[in-house]
Amino acid sequence: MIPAFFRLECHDQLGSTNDVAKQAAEAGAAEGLVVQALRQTAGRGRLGRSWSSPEGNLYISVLLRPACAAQEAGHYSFVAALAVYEAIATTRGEDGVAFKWPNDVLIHGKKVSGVLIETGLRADGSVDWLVIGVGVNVSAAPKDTPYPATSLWDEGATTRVEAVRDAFLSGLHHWSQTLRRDGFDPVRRGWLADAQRGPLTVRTQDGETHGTFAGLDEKGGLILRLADGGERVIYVGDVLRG
Ligand code: BT5
Repeated sequence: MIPAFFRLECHDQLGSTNDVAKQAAEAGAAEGLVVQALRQTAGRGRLGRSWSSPEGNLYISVLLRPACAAQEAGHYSFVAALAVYEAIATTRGEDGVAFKWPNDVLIHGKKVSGVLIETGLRADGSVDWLVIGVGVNVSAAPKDTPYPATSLWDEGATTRVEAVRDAFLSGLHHWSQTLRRDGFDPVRRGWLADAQRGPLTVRTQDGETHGTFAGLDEKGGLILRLADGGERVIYVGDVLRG
């Protein structure tokens, strides 16, 4: 069952569910709109990358209008990752499931899900709308990605897209309410409990940084312990290797 807060709009095919949700947001749609497509022809990842979107997987975008500042919007990527984790735990079981900073979900070290958050801001810098775009590989994963990918079916589940979607929306409702009510701390703790740890190589604008996972700061930045004993906090980047 989908929580009553959401209104689901399901399309056979779209360019990108995020684009349709963003257009609705700009046109004044109320929060709770959910746009799903059975396949996408122009699925997007972060930083202009593309998202492989054949039929058989979950592609969904959720419109929220939280009363928060632009800097807090990134908290929702952790909320979304927690909701994906719960959807996988419910439909497949949680064996081997982990979070990869900032917002990927892995099974046995391979990417099964990604999150793309986009926002529209008011003149005063507060958030007008926030779209949470989520892809979960249910039955198919691309073979040619730099970071290995997997699907729920590859990982032993026989679950259907609708079951993953409904469990995801329940989890999203729960964790976004938690964030609004209690702030980022419980979300951060939930994410940290299952985060990919150990040595990490992270690519940022200034090149590659090697370090050991040392936590998540209050803004959602990745804290890395460096070989010289210092720490670096990274806000935008990609973990290349665990
Ligand atoms: C993400 O970006 O992981 C965010 C993906 C968000 C997709 C959803 S689907 C519904 C909504 N509508 C959209 O148009 N987008 C959202 P990023 O961290 O930049 O990862 C992208 C990279 O992952 C690509 O460059 C590929 O290397 C790899 N990749 C592409 N498709 C993949 C897939 N299906 N599974 C695993 N990895 C994939």
